Amino acid sequence: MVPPLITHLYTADPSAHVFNGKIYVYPSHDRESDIEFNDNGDQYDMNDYHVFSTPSIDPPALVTDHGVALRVEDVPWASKQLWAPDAAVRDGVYYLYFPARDKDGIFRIGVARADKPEGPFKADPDYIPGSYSIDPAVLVDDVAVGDDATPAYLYFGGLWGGQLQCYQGPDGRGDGNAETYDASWLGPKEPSGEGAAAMGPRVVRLNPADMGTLAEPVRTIQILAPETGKPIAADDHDRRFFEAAWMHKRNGLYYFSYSTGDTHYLCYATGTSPYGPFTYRGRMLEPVVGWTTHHSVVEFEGRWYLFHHDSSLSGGVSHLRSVKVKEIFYNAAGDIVSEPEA
Ligand code: FUB
Repeated sequence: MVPPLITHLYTADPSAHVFNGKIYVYPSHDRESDIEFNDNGDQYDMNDYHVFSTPSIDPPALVTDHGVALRVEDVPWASKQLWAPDAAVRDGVYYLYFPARDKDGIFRIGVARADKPEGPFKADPDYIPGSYSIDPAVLVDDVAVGDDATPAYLYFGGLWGGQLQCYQGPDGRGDGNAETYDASWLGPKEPSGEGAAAMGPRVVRLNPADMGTLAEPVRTIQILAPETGKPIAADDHDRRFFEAAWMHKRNGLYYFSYSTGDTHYLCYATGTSPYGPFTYRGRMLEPVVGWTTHHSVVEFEGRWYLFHHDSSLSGGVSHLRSVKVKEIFYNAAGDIVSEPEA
């Protein structure tokens, strides 16, 4: 079994980026809690973030813990549960995007800023207006939109504890915005039944002037079944989006990857636009020890790596996880494969 990358803390949900020639990892910082395990994820009661870096990944060496980068008590709008973060850089400013519950218990997405990739980060006074749910992931793209030369897209969403199912909108198709919040969907519920399409993750371009407001209405991403060309069915739990959005781009193709939650797969789908639609393409990781699975994909020195987590270091305790990394490969058709093509 691949050893954990970090062993002195429990870490999860690794978002990896190459900044200044080094790999920086932005994970959740898991901690012990006496909160009883439930399907709402209350036991995932994290209260700060650490940032890690390494100059070498093969093998991983000299992983530096840069210490606490942000604490929940320093986020004016947040009450608890600092879940899976991501980071981005633009014009020399480093941004940490993170979900937390607001003072009313509703998950929102916030941003914090720093002048170095390792922080410390200072949170904006309020969450991103119009944001909701969990698991932000940001792609800074190289295809201009108007005068925005490097548009930054925020992907987000997560079912059940992540509350995405509360934003189905008036027509029930999952294209709701923040104002359609329906608390009656809180808990382990999601659309189901004959003809029901799976809920989609969300995407929105960030305002280039501040990287902390939305430049447009939030859109729902469609993930299509290749055999029908139609959205994946709500009851197709082996392939439907649950949480843990990640976007990477290779050879001009957008790879949207995600966790299927209760079936514990990491899957990916591809498309030609950052907004989708994306066509389901396959799995990139089988179930790991523990309930959750979450990841990022990064290119470093011409090779591609999958950062992910499992609960092996804690002996299988689902909310005490550890970040791992493995190399991934692509075949000539662009499928992600675990061995290099001969
Ligand atoms: O770490 C808390 C939550 O668990 C994340 O936000 C989800 O993606 C899952 O990994």
